Amino acid sequence: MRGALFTALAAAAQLVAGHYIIPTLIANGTRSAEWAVVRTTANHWSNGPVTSVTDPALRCYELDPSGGPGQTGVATVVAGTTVGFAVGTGQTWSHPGYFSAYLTPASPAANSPSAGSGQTWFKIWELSPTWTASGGYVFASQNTQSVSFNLPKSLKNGQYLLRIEHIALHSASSFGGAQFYISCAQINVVGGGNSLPTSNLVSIPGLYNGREPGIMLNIYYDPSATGYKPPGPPVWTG
Ligand SMILES: *[C@@H]1O[C@H](CO)[C@@H](O)[C@H](O)[C@H]1NC(C)=O
Ligand SMILES: [Cu+2]
Repeated sequence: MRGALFTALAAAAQLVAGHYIIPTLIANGTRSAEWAVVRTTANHWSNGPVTSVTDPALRCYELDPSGGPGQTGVATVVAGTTVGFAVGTGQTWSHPGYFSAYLTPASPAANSPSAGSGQTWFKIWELSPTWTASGGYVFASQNTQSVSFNLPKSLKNGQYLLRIEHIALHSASSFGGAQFYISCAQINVVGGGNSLPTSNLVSIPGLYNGREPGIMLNIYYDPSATGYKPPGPPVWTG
């Protein structure tokens, strides 16, 4: 009995160890301190994921949606430069998955609790697994510690939330099996242009139903697979 319980606990510990947080923004080639400009997430101890696409936590996964954002700093970032996100100390993107980054203009400011509550989000970057008939899916950034991408050069100056999402797909073959790892950085964009997209704007939650072919799929075996179909809107490049 004791042996069986130990085995179960060890297995549970292993699962938790596979999870991760995303507390760090990278800007100007420098990593911010954990949670300095990224809203503290509800999983900052457990490292666990969001699994319901209708959960309000899908937006920024905040520990304290009503007051927490005001405690978090706002990073000044330059339009057109490279930004990124890193997982917690000692962690990696240990699960195979799909990455995307979204922006929403933030009113009145990036640290407002209500920022991003409308249909105002747009996708600025994604990283899909590659697929071949002979080799199946390949997840290039799995087991690394950060991802990076460019902010659109023409992006209008101002306050935004920058949201990273890693959809872990290791157990995504049934509904609700995909794991969403999410964080939002509070940013002030300078040096930009005057552009904002006027189409393909989405609400978060609201953008997924959970049955998209890029969210509910068997990455290990699917005789009908022809490639990965990214969920959500197309990328806006500015
Ligand atoms: C990045 O560089 C810009 C321009 O020098 C500066 O205004 C900004 O504060 C820097 N941001 C961070 C997060 O280091
Ligand atoms: Cu996990």
